[in-house]
Amino acid sequence: MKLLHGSDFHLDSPLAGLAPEKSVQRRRELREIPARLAALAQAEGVDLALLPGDLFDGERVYPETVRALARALEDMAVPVFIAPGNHDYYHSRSPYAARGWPDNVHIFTAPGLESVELPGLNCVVHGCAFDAPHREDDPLAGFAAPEDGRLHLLCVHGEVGLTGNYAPIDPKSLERSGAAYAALGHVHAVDSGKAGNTLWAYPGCPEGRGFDELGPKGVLVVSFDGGVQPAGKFVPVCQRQYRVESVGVDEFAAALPREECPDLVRFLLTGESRFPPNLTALTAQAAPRFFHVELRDQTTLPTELWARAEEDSLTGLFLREMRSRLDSAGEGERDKLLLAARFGLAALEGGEDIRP
Ligand SMILES: [Mn+2]
Repeated sequence: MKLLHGSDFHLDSPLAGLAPEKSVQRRRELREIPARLAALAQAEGVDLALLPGDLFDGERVYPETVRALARALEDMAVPVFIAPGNHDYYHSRSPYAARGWPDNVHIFTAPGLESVELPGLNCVVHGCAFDAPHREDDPLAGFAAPEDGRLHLLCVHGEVGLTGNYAPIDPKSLERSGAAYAALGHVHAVDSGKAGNTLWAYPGCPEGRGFDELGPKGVLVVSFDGGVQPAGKFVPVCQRQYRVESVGVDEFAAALPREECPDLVRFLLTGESRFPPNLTALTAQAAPRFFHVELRDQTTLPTELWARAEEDSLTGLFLREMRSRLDSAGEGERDKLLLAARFGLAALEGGEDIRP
């Protein structure tokens, strides 16, 4: 027995951090996730698919997005289970309540667990739904699957933990559930753990949507050897990755790829620089090489300049004052003080205009 476990597609996310035409393209790429999963399901020969929620980002979903999802799930040609989450919670006007979902798709609609038997696979899928954007109770509280020799699986959106607004799942509830595998959704990075005999896992989101969702993203393919012992493997399905990379300001030009890179990259410019780097010019230089690129200045003043703080001069006095302010500055203040030190030095030493 083999299953596909994917969650948190967040289809039709606004993707506000990108240029408008790029966010349109990214939304289109997100919309291709279900078709990619259908191809993976067929290639892997899975027997069922568990999709525990947040497949849509919010209430506003384009009809073509729902159609693309329904069509892809039908193409999977195996039983598919959806457990609506906090972003795509079930209600009478949600896309999940509309007619037209393929026969092989089962959508959980209530906060209480519902059990669906799959006799052909000697397996039972237990799942539930958010019916509001929050839920504070443990969806597994009091649940225990019968010890009947069948494979019991959970398909639930929530967060493993004792409290929270997003269906907190007590590890003890997972342990008592008697399930061999808990397919969870909500957390956007891969994570897994064991609670008693129950293996629980989050696949994370299948495409990053910001610089808080870095690196390869994908889904899990889980095999049950001899019926119970699950073994999961992560399969990347993303078309692009978000990456954050540190690079010395002097090596920046050399670090740019020769070929156009499909990723979305944030460079942190490091090292010492007397003047603040010209971010506008450097960004324009890098832009043609990436789908999206942005720069953050993390350079500092050259150390030898601080050596002049000991001078008995106006420059020395200024640097001593700036250094003592920097020493007691908080994180948010440091950048401004460094910039002030740079402008001040330039002004003191001939009024050179260093504006980018
Ligand atoms: Mn969620």
